[in-house]
Amino acid sequence: MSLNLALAALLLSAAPLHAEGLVITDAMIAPAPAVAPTRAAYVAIRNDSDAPRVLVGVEADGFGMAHLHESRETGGVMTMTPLAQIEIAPGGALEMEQGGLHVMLMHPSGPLTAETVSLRFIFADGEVVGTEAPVMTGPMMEGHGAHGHEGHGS
Ligand SMILES: [Cu+2]
Repeated sequence: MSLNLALAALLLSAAPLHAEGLVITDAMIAPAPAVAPTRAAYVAIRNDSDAPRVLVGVEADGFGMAHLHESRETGGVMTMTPLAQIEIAPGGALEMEQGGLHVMLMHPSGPLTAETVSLRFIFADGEVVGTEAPVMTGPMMEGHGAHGHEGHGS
């Protein structure tokens, strides 16, 4: 436990949770089996600065790849589109949600048994904002784990 805390402190000092004007809240990793090949992560990002901020990528500890995705339901079929970037207007917020914007975590290094996953959101100006997303347990929600994310390569 103390090792975990020391490690967490190290990670926090390396990746500020709070970059200028950008605030991350409501982070979570959706419930799924520990061995699931993909996981969906959700956060809200508020832009309290007076300039537009452009989110261009995500990294997650324990996963080889993370992409910004948008789910859409078309004629009863869920499809997902990768997004290269998302602009957050000054004073605006980006809210990820089930059935909409999410972070797709892929290529896990092993079964996910940790209680949190470190996420780092990368912005076009080089800024990186990190957060610890709790791994939720309980019944799986409709709309992400359930549809399996076929076609995400392996
Ligand atoms: Cu996805």
